[in-house]
Amino acid sequence: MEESVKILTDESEAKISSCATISDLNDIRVRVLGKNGELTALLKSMKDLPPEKRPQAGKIVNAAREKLEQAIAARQAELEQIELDKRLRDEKIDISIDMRQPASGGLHPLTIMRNRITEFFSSLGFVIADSPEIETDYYNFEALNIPADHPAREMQDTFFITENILLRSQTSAGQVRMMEKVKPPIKMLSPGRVFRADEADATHSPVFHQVEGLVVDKGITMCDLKGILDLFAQKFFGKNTKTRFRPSYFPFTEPSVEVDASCSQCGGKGCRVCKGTGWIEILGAGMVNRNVLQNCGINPDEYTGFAFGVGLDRITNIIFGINSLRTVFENDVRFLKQFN
Ligand code: 2NM
Repeated sequence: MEESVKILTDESEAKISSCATISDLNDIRVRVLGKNGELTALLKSMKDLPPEKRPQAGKIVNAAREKLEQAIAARQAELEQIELDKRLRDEKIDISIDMRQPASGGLHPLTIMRNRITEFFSSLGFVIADSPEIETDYYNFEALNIPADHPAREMQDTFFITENILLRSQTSAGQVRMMEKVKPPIKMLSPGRVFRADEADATHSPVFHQVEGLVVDKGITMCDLKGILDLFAQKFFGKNTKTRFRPSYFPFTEPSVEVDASCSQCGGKGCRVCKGTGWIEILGAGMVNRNVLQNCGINPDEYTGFAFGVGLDRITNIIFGINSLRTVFENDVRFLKQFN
């Protein structure tokens, strides 16, 4: 009896320690320790022993059972650990795996310039104002002292929607709206898209961008205009930049001027950028025409004002060294990336 238990124990221990899966281990448990198992059979066979030997045999069988149960439990823990390790290995997700980088966008050079200009004028106390792109004939022309038969209307081929409604040809339409509503002092900047019925080519587009400034108060003179525009030119074309006023004509200003900045490329000596003149035309400006103030309900004997209009596309191209409008409207991401 004792011998049989020992053989069974040794054999079972060997099987337990060499078995490779938990289900194999369960088979061993059932085969050895189960109700019809081999050790259970040995226990049952005790009834064939003489009664005085039974307690001793019982102890041996129970000791063997305990030993095997412990061996099974220990192996079970080992196998569970092995299976867990394997699952952790197999089911691991490599979150560091290479991803395709999403293409990052960048601000359009026109947007960069508009932001810089609005920031600059904000810092001088100008209010940045938006206004409708679709306007009436009145706000776009009439109120700005451009009557129906005025030659200025032919100078710009306007995008008419109906006889009275049009795509604005200048952002000053919005400044008229402001002057109608707000009592001076007014200090405003109107950036925005403007339109003309034009065929697109390297230098023309039916949509372009303007930034117009307006200051109305008591005692505003052309010196105020010159002072602001000098600061503007120095900010965007370099701190040694000078400005030059040339007499011009706009219906909405009197007197009117074209404003040049000294060429920052050659310092005024003359080069390719300034076409040998030493000067670059940057904007148009003037003192707001009395008729315009009057049209907006502002007394021109009490108030005066200056206004200016910058073509954003042109100065963006000058500052970024872009030489065709095409590139600006094609929105090729490779083109846009250069400026960020
Ligand atoms: C320019 C040139 C000169 C201008 C005038 C006005 C308003 F509304 F006050 F009359 N706003 N902008 C103006 C003056 C625009 O663009 C070349």
